[in-house]
Amino acid sequence: MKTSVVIIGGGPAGLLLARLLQLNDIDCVVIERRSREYVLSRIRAGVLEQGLVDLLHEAEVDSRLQAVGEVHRRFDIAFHDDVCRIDMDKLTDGKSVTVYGQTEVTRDLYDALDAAGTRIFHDAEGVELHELDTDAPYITFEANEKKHRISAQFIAGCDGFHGPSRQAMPVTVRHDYELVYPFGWLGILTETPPVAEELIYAGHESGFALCSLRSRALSRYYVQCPIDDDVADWSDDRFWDVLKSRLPTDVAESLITGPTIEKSIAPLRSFVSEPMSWHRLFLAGDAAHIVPPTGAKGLNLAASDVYYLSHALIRFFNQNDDTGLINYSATALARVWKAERFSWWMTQLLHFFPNQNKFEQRLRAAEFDYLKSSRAAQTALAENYAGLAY
Ligand code: FAS
Ligand code: PHB
Repeated sequence: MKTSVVIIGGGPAGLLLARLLQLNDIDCVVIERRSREYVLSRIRAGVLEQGLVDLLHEAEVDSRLQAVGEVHRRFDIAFHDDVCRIDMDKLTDGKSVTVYGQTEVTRDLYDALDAAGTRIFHDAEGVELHELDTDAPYITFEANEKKHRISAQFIAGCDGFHGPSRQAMPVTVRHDYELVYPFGWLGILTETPPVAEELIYAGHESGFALCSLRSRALSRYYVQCPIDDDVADWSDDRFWDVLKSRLPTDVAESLITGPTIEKSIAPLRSFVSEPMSWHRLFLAGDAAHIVPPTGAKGLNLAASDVYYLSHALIRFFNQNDDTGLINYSATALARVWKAERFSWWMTQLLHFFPNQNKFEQRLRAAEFDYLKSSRAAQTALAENYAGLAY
C-alpha cells in the first residue's frame, strides 16, 4: 500500500493530524495498536486551551464541543482554607479554557475520519519503521491476521510515550531530558455533581488534590498518592476521606460523594526528546514529550505540535515548500519547553515532595504567599494556564 503520510497512533495527536490532512486532500493512513473500544475507554485530560478549541473548529469536529463544553474563566489555587482565585478573564484580557473530556475529543475525531473514509487500522501489532533516512520510508505491521507494508513520503510518530517512533531515531541523534516525580495521581470519575463551578487545585502538606469535572453531573477528582501504590488498595471511602482532608473546609463539607465509575493511577514525569524530527519521521504529542498533568498541558501540547506539523505538511504538498518541515522541530520545541517549565513549576507549588527539607517546604509556602499577593505572579500563572500563543 502507498500513501502520502503514515500516522502511527490513533490518539488525539494522530487523529487530529489525520483529520487536518484529510480536509486538505492529503492522503494518510492511521495505524493504531489498540481496539477502537480500548482507545475510547481511556479517561485522561479534561481542559482544552483556546488554541486546541480553535484547531478542532478548523478540523470541523467541534459541534459537540460547542454544545456541551464548559467555558471556564477562573480557577482556584488553595492551601488549606487560604484560597487564591486566578481570574484568567481579567488577568489575560479575556482568555479562557474549555472543559471537555479528551475521550470526547477522540470520539469526535474518529467519527469524522470514519465519515470521510480515512483508512484506520486497529489492533496493529509489531509496527516497525524502515528507511526513514531515504525518500521512500515505509512501515510494516500485522493486523487482521495479515502482514502489511505501507510506503509513504512521511511518517508521523503520534504513538505516545511507549510507542516505537521515538525509538526509531538513532540514539546518536536523540537527546532525552527527564525528571521523574516521586508520586502519582489517583484519579476517579463519579456520576455526582461537581463540588464547585470551576476547578480547584489544592496543595496540602499531606499531598495534592484536584477537583475537576466533565459535566454538571460527572465529576473528576484526583489525589496525589505514593508512586508505588496499587489502585486496588484505594477503596472509594478511602479516596473520599483523603480528598476531603486536603480541600478547604467549606469545599470538603459540601462535597457530594458517590460510587466511582473509573479509578486509575497515573505516574508523573517531565520528559522531552530532541529533536522532534529526523529525515522523513516527525514526532508529535506524547511520543516526543510528557508533562505532569498539573498544568493541564499534555493534550494541549499535542495540539500545538499537530498545528505546526499539519501546516508544514500542507505547505509541502500544496506548494512544494519544505520550510515548515525543516523548522518543525525547533518551532514545536520552543513551545514545548515553555509548557514543561510551567507544568514543573505548578507541580512544585502544589505537591508534597517526600524528600523535601524544612527549608524547601517553607519556600513552597512563600511561593503561594507571593502568588496570592502579586497580580504579576497571578498574570504569569493565568497566561500559561490559558495557553501561550502558537
Ligand atoms: P496518546 O498516548 O493519547 O496516544 C498514542 C496512541 O498511540 C495510543 O492510542 C496508543 O495505543 C498508540 N500506540 C502506542 N504504541 C503503538 C504502536 N506500537 N503501534 C500503533 N499505535 C501505538 N493530560 C492532561 O492534560 N491532563 C490529564 O489529566 C492527563 N491525564 C493523563 C492520564 C494518563 C494515564 C496518561 C497516560 C496521560 C494523561 N495526560 C493528561 C496526558 C494525555 O492527555 C496526553 O497528553 C495525550 O493523550 C497526548 O495525546 P497523544 O500524543 O495522541 O498520545
Ligand atoms: C481533568 O479534568 O482531568 C484535569 C483537569 C486539570 C488538570 C488535570 C486534569 O490540570
